[in-house]
This record gives sequence, structure tokens and C-alpha cells, in this order.
Amino acid sequence: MSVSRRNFMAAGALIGAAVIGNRARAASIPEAPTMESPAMQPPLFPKGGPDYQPVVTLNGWTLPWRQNGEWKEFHLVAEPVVRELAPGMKAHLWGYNGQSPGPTIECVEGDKVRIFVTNKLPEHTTVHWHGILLPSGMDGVGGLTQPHIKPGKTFVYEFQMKKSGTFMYHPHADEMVQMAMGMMGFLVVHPRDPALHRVDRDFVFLMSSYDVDPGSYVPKVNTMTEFNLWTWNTRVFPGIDHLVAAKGDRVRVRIGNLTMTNHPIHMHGYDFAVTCTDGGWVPAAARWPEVTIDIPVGAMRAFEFKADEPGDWAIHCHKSHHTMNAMGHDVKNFIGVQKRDLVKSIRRMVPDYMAMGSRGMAEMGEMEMPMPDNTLPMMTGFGQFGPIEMGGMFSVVKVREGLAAGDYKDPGWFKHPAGTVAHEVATVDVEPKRAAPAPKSKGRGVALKVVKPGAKGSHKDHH
Ligand SMILES: [Cu+2]
Repeated sequence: MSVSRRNFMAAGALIGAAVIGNRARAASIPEAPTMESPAMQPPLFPKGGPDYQPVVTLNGWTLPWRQNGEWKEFHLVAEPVVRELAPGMKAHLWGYNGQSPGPTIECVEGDKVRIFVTNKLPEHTTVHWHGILLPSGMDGVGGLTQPHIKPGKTFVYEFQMKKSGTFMYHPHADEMVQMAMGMMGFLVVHPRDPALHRVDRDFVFLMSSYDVDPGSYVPKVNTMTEFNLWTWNTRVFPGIDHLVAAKGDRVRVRIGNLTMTNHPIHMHGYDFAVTCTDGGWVPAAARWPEVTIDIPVGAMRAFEFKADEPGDWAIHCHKSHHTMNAMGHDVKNFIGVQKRDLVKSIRRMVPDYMAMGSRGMAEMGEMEMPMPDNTLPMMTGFGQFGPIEMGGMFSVVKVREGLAAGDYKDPGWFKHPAGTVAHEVATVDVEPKRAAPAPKSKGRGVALKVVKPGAKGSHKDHH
């Protein structure tokens, strides 16, 4: 793991409800590792303690910790970061330890955790541990349960993980701005019994949205609903890691939603069971099958399936404007409109003018359009059969035979067995054969007869 180390200098007295208790402890704050690469980092296996299958964070990493007596110690640094959303576009965001989202925190049910939070932002912040059962004063709500963490200060949170499950962390201070800037991270608590809820691959990502004008770098922070970039772990298709699994694996996907709208996440090729929410594990008898799971704002869902069908299976948000990147939202629907005459007259003034969309917008998937710097195409990405015409919240579950455990490398496109791909057939007739139209009614059956009001016989039943 290419983690660079940064020495943290603890300085000055620290105050507040959840602050470091004494100077001796302040002097021994653990290092805060930092990560700048958006590449998926290998899972972090436990060193000692109960065994567990660590999660894999799409385009992310797990925060290393140190054991200090009976405490597991972590160090988060809230700070400005630069995040590549996909090759060709970077955003200037706020995050933790070099990235947005911040690193995934993993621990075990029953663990005592001590999480240091250093604020390197230009304004105050806090960290709320979403879904964790803890003392009220550790809940991270600025003003309500603790004083805010001022710029340059470090606070410490201490609590015991009462239960395993799927959780997240995010600020509870100037929330609209700080979440619109990308501040959030995943938090996974593994069961103390290694056999419980065991899977072979466990993927995690958080959904976040941004409003970045084409050609600019900083999100607009006062946007309430009209976001134009829909991300998984602050990445958009085609920049989102694939979810790679070996045939026969039991696979879990954990998703949290910190955007301002719900996302119906749809996975092709399988049905799956919802096994965990941020409230806890769903008892086996209460699980129900799905192929789309709607994830409300501020909620988390985990689903599981047995990867027994090899292939390249799309996984995406089913709101179609969430599988597009910026620029698309003001485009009018021109399907069926003949613009040839219009184009002729516009070209007298604007020689390069291109009319688009008369036959749908698929042409945008393969077209190289002039765009401002630092802007992604609205629909993009190529598969083995052509343009995929997606953006935003879209990735591929790649199930392959014979992958080694822990091999998350992209295996390339699926080699379909002969005769299993939809294909063109030779035809003689250009017009598809259609069913013959129904014979005209002779006033029987369900046919309707229009009778003028007041006309003779209008009150009689029609036989
Ligand atoms: Cu969506």
C-alpha cells in the first residue's frame, strides 16, 4: 500500500467535552496516513485479534490503525483534497487523509476505538458516527453534544463498538457545505465471530453528488437538489472500479447514500438479498429477494448474492440522469424534429454549428465534442461491442471462473461462450412481420358506440 506518512505535531492545550484528556496522551497521537491515488488499495487484513474478511473500498482504501493497550487508535485529518472523478476531470474538494471520501475505518464488534480528528479545514467541523451506538457526548453533533473542532485543533472520540454492521462517518457541522464538498467515509464493524455473516468479497462505496460547472474545479456548495455529478466514492463512470468476483464467491455490496436524493441501485444477472442496513443485520427469515434496492438519503443497505453466473453484469442507479455526467440537463428533446432547415440558417452565423439529438442522443456516446477543460463527456465509456453511453453511477460486476481469492484486478471483458451473444440475423423483409389488425367490430362484444347525448335511444342499453 502506497501510504505516505505524515507526522502530526500535537500543540497547545485542547479543550472541550471530547478532547484529549491529558498532555501525555496528546503527545502520542498516532500518525495520520494519507492517500492520494484514486486506485483501489488491497484490503487490510487484521494483524492479531479476531479474524475477518476485510472490505474493499472502490477507488479507495482502509485507514491503518495502531493498537495501544486495549484501544484501537485511528487518526483522521479533515483537509482540502484534490480528487480525480475520472481521467480528465479533477475536483477541489474537502475530505480526510488526502481523499474524498475519507478512508474506510474497519474494526471488530466489541473493540474499543479511539479516533483522533485533526481539523485542517478553514472552518470548524465535527465527526458524526452514523449508526453507531455510543455515549451521547461522542455523537459528534456540533453545538449539541460537543464544541466544534476549530481549525488547527485535534479532538478525540472514544467508544466501544457494541454491534457489528454497516456504518459511515461525516461532519455534523456546516453540513450542507461540508458534505457538498465531499466529507464522508465508510465505517465497517465486523462480527466478533469470524463465521458470522462471512463472505468471500465485501465491496463498499458511498454515494455523493456534486455541482461542478463544466470547466471549473470547485463544487457549488449552496446547491440543494440540482447536482450534476452523481458519484460512487467520488468517482464517475468510466472511473469507477469494477466489482470483480470469482465464480462461486459469496459477495456482499455495502452502499451508503449521502446525496440529497434516493438512488434505486439495480444489478443485472442476479437476484440478491438485502442482508444489512445501518440499523443492523436483517434476520435470514426476514430477507427478501430484489434486483433493485432503493437507498434513501442518509441510509445504508448491504446486499449479498452467490456469484454463480460468469459475465459482465451492469450495476447502476436506475434514475437515468444519474448515469450521466454534467452538461446534459439543459438539453432539449429533439427526437423526431427535422432540424436540417434550422441548421442551414444557423450556419450562416455559426459555421461550426452541429444539430444533435434528432435520432436520440446515442451519437453523443461516440462523438468527440469540443469541451471546456476539466470536463467529462455526458455519456462515455467503451465496452468490447461499442460505446456504453453512460456516466455517473455505473459500474460492472465481473464474475469469472478461476480467479484467486483476493484477486481484484480487472480481468478484462467477458469472453462469452459461442452462441450466447445477441446478434444480427439475416432478413429478407425489411418490415418486421406484425400481427394482423383485429377485425372491425359489428356492434358486438366490447366495441364502444358513441351516442350523442339526447339522441334517440341514448338511454337504452347497448346490446
Ligand atoms: Cu441515482
